[in-house]
Amino acid sequence: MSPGPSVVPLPYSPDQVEQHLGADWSSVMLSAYRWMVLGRTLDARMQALQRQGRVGFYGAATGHEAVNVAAGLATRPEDWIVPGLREQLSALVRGHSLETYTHHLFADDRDPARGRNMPCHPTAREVHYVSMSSVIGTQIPHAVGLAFALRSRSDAGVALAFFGDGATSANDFHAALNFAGDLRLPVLFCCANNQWAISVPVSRQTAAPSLASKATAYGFAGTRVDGTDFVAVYGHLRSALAEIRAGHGPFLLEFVVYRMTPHSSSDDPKRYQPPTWNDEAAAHDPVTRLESWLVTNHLLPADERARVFTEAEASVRAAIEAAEGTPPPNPGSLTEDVYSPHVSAASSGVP
Ligand SMILES: Cc1ncc(C[n+]2csc(CCOP(=O)(O)OP(=O)(O)O)c2C)c(N)n1
Ligand SMILES: [Mg+2]
Repeated sequence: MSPGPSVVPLPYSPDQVEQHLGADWSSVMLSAYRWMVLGRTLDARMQALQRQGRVGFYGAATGHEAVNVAAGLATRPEDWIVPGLREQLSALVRGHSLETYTHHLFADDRDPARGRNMPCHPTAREVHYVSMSSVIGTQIPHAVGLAFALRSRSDAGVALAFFGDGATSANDFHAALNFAGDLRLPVLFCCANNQWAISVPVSRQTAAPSLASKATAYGFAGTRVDGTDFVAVYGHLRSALAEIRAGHGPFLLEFVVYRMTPHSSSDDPKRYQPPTWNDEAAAHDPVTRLESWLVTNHLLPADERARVFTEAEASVRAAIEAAEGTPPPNPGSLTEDVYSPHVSAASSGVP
């Protein structure tokens, strides 16, 4: 992952980074880099394990790391993440343990959902991370409902609704933005525009000039952001969250990223992506862009860089070993956590 000659540099001086990120900018940048490398390492390992039949399903977020890590770092514990398909790294940054997540990926007895949810659909209540929805767009009105509940109960916090470019064509997207705009709810819409909805390019998704521009129709603002530039993503998230916390209603951020893997393990992008796609994506790789900036600005000596990679590999390996050493859920647990404790076995019909 050393910076290739064609990587597009992050266009900031350290002073400019401080303006976007605040006084602790260098620790934020280094922490972001470590998390992004962990995400990248996890994606590579899990895709290989899926091919070996050791995990059933895995959805990579390679290319989305700047967005996912910035969302984890810029939010507060009282905020909620309502994910689309690829935001699992945000849950880890917010404090969900890598081990627990890996137990979930292996659907073993220490998976909090005890094997009942599809792999790579974690839920992490302790960090306010809602289970992801594979049904495109349905999570967007859920986030709006959550924001409505937060405000009704006078709870602090913002609901962040994540979704892809493809989801902006779903009815739920429009209904959700309409309610949020009308009710001025504390919700931040985060569109991870990776330019593809499986094989449909974003150019065929809409005639609108941008996905961010769609917010205008619902009475609030939207901004398009380079989602491979960690500094821009973090800065925009921070200011949008501050506006929402100040009671100014919803906001839409469109993060333009590059999907650097097939859509899923059942997809062959060579059949529809232009031959230039991979090079263009590599030039906008969020991990190499941040790494290159840190190296150029003398914040990441070679031995520290090596240590970040070694630690990421070691923690992923340890989590996989722990999961593979854990038995599958006891079949008898199938009906546990299903019925409320005051529904008796007799009335539930469960023998
Ligand atoms: C309601 C619904 N329609 C179709 C699908 C099949 N499907 C799964 S992922 C996907 C594309 C999603 O694209 P996008 O929203 O851009 O997210 P990305 O996968 O690029 O992150 C589609 C159409 C689905 N899961 N749900
Ligand atoms: Mg997409």
